[in-house]
Amino acid sequence: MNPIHNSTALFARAQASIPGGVNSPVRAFKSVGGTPLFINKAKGAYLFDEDNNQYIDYIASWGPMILGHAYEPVVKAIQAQAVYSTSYGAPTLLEVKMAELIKSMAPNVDLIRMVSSGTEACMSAVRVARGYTGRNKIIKFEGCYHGHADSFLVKAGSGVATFNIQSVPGVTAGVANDTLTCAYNDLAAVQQLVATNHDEIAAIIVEPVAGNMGCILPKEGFLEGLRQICDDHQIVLIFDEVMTGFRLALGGVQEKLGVNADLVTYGKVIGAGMPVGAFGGKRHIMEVVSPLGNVYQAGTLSGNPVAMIAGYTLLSILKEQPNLLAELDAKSLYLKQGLDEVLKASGTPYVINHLGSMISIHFSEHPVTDFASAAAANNDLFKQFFHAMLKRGIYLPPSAFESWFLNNALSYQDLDNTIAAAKDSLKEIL
Ligand code: KE4
Repeated sequence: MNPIHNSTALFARAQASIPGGVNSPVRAFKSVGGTPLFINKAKGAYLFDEDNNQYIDYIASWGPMILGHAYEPVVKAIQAQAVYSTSYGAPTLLEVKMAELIKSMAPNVDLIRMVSSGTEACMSAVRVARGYTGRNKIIKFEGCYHGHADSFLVKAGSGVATFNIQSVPGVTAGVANDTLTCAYNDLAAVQQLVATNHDEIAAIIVEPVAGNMGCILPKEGFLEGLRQICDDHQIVLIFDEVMTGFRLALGGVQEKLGVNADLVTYGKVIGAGMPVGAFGGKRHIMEVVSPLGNVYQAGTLSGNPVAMIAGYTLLSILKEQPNLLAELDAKSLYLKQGLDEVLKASGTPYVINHLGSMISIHFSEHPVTDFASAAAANNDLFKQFFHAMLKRGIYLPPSAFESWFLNNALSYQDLDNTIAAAKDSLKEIL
């Protein structure tokens, strides 16, 4: 590894113009310490920083790069589209084709609206649920992250958990009071909230497989229980599949675990690295969305042609070649098994949470099934592990409260190198 002089200088320079030197807090390495790496290019499974260091990438831009960076068909499609202008602010054939493609892959999506981020998708879905039901409150789960809209910054995961921000200044009490929270996987707590706030709850929004407190799987019956509660009390069930959509299966968790949502949100993979989010669901609910209905939602760059062609190209390839997700799952299982072996041999307490191509390591003696158990893990040891892996050329998410994102450009040699680096890292830090 070369010394990171250029990243260090750039980080100092960036802080003169950008809050904290980054355009998104989780990039700042604040929870793991050290200097964030400034990346100047990426190809396949590899990132290259400004000091010519190469890394095996387990962030994949936090999910979008599911087939690897600079995936040729996507790059070519963007280049070809850009010459026809980057945005028109008018409807296009591409948006229709994108909506039809997603409807052909995802269950329960009759109508879908494009936006420019996962936050916008989740924020809009909650507004639709409130407009449809005429109710104000929502239930979200501690440690789940649905973007940075005010309603969601209550006991949120990802960067909010990473920085242990108990209440976010700027989120008014009025907004926060309409957001009820309880522990992930705690169905009894949900039933209690519903009983106490009878007829006031518009929606339950959940990451059906959580990725913002590390990877946390729904316990047997948890999602089915939420479905039943929503049916019994006419509450809109929103699956936030920004992370899981088109990654855990073509039809996301709805397909993989066989539980139906009323509304579903997407992001990340559907933009192939361009700014795209989407919310969609059952026609009788989505019909309240303007200009069909009166729930106003809009966006200058929503569905812009360059973002559409990028996402459309990637999703089309995933649909035409379902073996790609199967290959990615097999690689993820191989990595999990290899990490399991070296962690077991190290003697330190740990759990690995894993489903499909989502994985996280928690240095914990107990199962990690919710935010409290994720927070109770030895996250100082995670920090040491993170840096030990980084200096061996393995770029992990810089927080114990994030899932790793694998991409299908990873070779088995990359995976073996990662497992070997983990073995050496554990030897170094324990
Ligand atoms: P964006 O607004 O960042 O596109 O999406 C928000 C969002 C919504 N729902 C889920 C399940 C998400 O994971 C996210 C965003 N994920 C984080 C990483 N855990 C984005 C990284 C960042 O904040 O820079």
